[in-house]
Amino acid sequence: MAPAGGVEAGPQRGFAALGVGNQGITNVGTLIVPNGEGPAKVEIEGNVQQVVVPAAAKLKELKVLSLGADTDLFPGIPRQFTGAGTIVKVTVEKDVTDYTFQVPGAVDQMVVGGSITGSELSFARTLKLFSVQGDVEGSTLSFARKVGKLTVKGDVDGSEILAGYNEKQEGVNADAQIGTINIAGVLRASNLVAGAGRGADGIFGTADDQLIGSGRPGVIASIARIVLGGVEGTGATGDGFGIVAEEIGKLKIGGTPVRLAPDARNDLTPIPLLPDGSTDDFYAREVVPA
Ligand SMILES: [Ca+2]
Ligand SMILES: [Ca+2]
Repeated sequence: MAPAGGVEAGPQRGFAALGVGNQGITNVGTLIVPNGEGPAKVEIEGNVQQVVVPAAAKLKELKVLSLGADTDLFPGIPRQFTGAGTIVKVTVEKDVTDYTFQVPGAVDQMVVGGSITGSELSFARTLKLFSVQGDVEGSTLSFARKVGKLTVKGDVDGSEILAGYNEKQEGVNADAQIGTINIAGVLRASNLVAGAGRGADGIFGTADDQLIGSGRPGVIASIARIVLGGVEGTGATGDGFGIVAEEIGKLKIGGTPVRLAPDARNDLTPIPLLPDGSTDDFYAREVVPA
């Protein structure tokens, strides 16, 4: 189905891409990365709606202006990034909007120049870096294995950052780890988790949270260092939010360190990050195996 405006060849030789000119840039409905080594870097100066990465694809960098831009340029084409191939670095210059990003293959680094909104991003392999210049809003970031460094320059609002979880947001790995989380803005009504389950109450940061039921003994599901500009709950009753792992190394909020006992599995009484007894429930807690 050709979009209005006519079909153009993809901007890169060897790429099956359906493009339509718009304001001097080329937007792409479906970008299919070719198999094999291909060019080292592919750059799309427009918005991309769907990306398919075949298992045999191996690309050093994919750079696009945005993924799933607000304007629905290509009706009927899903706003999704799928495939089992390798892309060493994914760069999105602007925003990721209402998007599903599922990569069973390897992505070492993902860098977003704008904000991530209303999206679900999941990574099956270890990431070195996940970086967002803007905000993360109403989104889920799930990492099945490890993340070296996760940085958000803006706020994280109404979102989940879950290490040890798959694309269905099921807990799958009790050995998941995040090295550093740095959120310059406010962590608002959101969860930061490594290898922990939310328990029967469905809320992270409470006494029934447990380690996900799998994993090698001796491997600790940890978040080594967390630096947050601030923390806010919702003020509503019946909800709650948490920073939860088998071990939370260092935690600093608004420049003030939160006191945690050294080592894993010992901060089992939820530590209030906001005035205790208020409805702005936000706690840090470590977990033990079920
Ligand atoms: Ca709970
Ligand atoms: Ca501890």
